[in-house]
Parts: sequence; structure tokens; C-alpha cells
Amino acid sequence: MAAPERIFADDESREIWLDDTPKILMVGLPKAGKTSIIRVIFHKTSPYETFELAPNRSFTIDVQRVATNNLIRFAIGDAPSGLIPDESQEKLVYSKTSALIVVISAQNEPYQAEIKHATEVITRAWNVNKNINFEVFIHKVDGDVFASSDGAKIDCQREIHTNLMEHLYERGLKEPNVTFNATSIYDHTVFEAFSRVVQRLIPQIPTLEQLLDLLVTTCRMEKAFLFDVVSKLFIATDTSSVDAHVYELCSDMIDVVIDVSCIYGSMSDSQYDAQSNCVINLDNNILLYLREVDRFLALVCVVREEYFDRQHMLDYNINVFKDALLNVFKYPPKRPNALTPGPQTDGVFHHSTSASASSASAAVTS
Ligand SMILES: Nc1nc2c(ncn2[C@@H]2O[C@H](COP(=O)(O)OP(=O)(O)OP(=O)(O)O)[C@@H](O)[C@H]2O)c(=O)[nH]1
Ligand SMILES: [Mg+2]
Repeated sequence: MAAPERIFADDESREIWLDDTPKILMVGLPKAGKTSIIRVIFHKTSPYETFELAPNRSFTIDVQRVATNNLIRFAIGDAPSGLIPDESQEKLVYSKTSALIVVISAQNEPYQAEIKHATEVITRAWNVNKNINFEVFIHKVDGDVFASSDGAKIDCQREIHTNLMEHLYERGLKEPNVTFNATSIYDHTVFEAFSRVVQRLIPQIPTLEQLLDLLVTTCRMEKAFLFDVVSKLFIATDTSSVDAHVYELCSDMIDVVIDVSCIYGSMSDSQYDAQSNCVINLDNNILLYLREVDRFLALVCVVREEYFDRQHMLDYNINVFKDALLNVFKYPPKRPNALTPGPQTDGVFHHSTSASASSASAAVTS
């Protein structure tokens, strides 16, 4: 597609693009799924409501700000189908781009047009700004073709990965920083992939990971995730590997808390507040424990039941984590604050865990 004369829809979009927050640009051929991804993650649109999404006919980049808490602050640009900014525009667009997400529909075999477009966009962006994180979403890995076996998913990813990297190599990009993710709006994969994109833009991530590692070790947790409650993106986790099934359960827990809070919570402005907490017992001696740690930031911990017997100690350590988190926001993360272990005896630092309107206890079959 030829580049339009005006690259941003209006002056406000242009202003947002030029400010200092990180920018994520979504590009791809028509119907690849760019707008659907943004709607499902950031507007809470149901995947089934994306069937009728109108194509971006303005031929300009739709820019929207995302700013829900101290960590989630960026802008997303939804580029019109097949857009490749021309020479006069590419400096303006790419000099401010932190992450470029190329969305490729996995259901469009043999992917020739997609590879050609991705090669062109990545090469041109890389020539302007070598610091961009290139992210390829191999999207729509759902439906009959992909549901029956993992083999189809792997073959598709391999084909796109190999072809694109070969094309980029031929264009002179010897070691471009390209990450590949298989995604679908019908499951958690798109949330997980977008979480990783956002994490690569947050400079405090190493510090947060260290803090979570300390918390997990101190409290003998299996895993801990820091979630943005509004988008359900996970901002950080401890450095042990992420099990997709555990991640899904933790992510679903946020919906449970918000739904229960909306139905039974107080009539305050926010259904999610400092008192929000929730315990869900699974049937395999594991429980999920959610605590609010900052504005729209939730810590979701996976704990063995036998280590949840002294909840006040866990809460004590989570409070220390909360304090450390405030320092991470305030100061550059030079040296992470150490989490001190909880008190050795019961009764010294008892932390009130009074049930609030947002508390819930439920049994979930894992
Ligand atoms: N099966 C499946 N369909 C999807 C997925 N994501 C989006 N779609 C569908 O793909 C179609 C196109 O989605 P859009 O979000 O409009 O695609 P787009 O890239 O924004 O398209 P343009 O604005 O025309 O460039 C819609 O019918 C969506 O419902 C997915 O993960 N799986
Ligand atoms: Mg669109």
C-alpha cells in the first residue's frame, strides 16, 4: 500500500507519538488481526465481537495511550493494512518506535505476501532505528487446522521463522532482534505474548524479577506473577520457568476477583482496591493467593497448601514487597531492596487479613 500523505490521524495522535513514553506499532496485511488484538486486550472486547470490526479506512495510524499504573505507560499505534511509511515519514514513525509488532495470519498459507511485507517493514524500520524490538505474532493459531495437533502449529511457526530470517539476511540484517510468538485471541497466548512485548519496554524488570525471586524463596512459593489488573498483562514474574497452564489459572483469577467484587463489592468508584485479596484452593494441594500491591497492580502467588498455614507471615513479606515496589517506582533500580524474612514467632508482626468485600474463596478444579 502506498503511504498516505498524513501518517497520523490528527494532531493529538501525532503529539502522543512524539512524547517520551515507549511506542508499540502494530503492522500487518489486511485482516491479520491487529485491531482485534488491541480490542481484546485493552478494551475487553469479546473475541467473538471482533468478527465485524471495520478495517482501518483512515489510512493513518490510530494512536492510543495506555496508562493504568506506574508500570504500564505506553502508546499503541494501529497501522492501516499493509502500511509501509515512505522515506519522508519513516523517521518520524520509527525513531519513536520501541517495539514493532508484525501480525501475520497463520491461516493465510503460503505466507508469501506476509513475508514480503514483514521483510520490507522490518528492514526499513531497522535502517532508521536499530534499537527497535521486532516482534512477530504468528496469529490465529486456532481453529480446525491448529486445534487437532501441535504439529501444525510448529510447522507453521518454523516455516514463517525460517523464511523471514532468510529474507532479512538477504537484505543485510545479519542479526536482527526478532522474537516470534504464536498467538490467538481465543486463548491466553495473545496476553502472554503481549506481556512479553511490554516487559521488554520496562527498565525496572530485572529489579522486579529479583524482588519476586526473593519473595518466592522466602515464602516457599511455587510461582508469583505481577499483573496489570486492567489489561491482564503480566508485568513480571520470578525467574523460574512459566507454565502456560499455571499462568492461565492466575490470569483467570483476576476475572474471578473483579466479577465477585462487581457483584458483591461495596459501591465505591473502583471495584478493585487496596483491600482486594482472594484465595482459591485447587484440588492438588495448591492454592492461588491474590493481593493488591499498587494501583491496578495485583500480585498472584501460587503456594502449596502446607506453606499457607501462617498467612500472616506471607502477608508480612508481601507488604515488604509492596514497599520495595514503591521504591522501584520512585528511584532508578540500582540495588533492589532486600525482602526480609517474616518474623520467627507468631504474634509479633500479625498483619490484619480481615475479609473485605473483595475477598473470595472458591474451589476450582485444576
Ligand atoms: N480465528 C481467529 N480469528 C481472528 C483472530 N484475531 C482476529 N481474528 C479475526 O480476523 C478478522 C480481522 O481482524 P481485524 O482485527 O479487523 O484485522 P486487522 O489486521 O485490524 O485488519 P485491517 O484493519 O483491515 O488491516 C476478524 O474477523 C477477527 O475476528 C484470532 O486470533 N483467531
Ligand atoms: Mg484494523
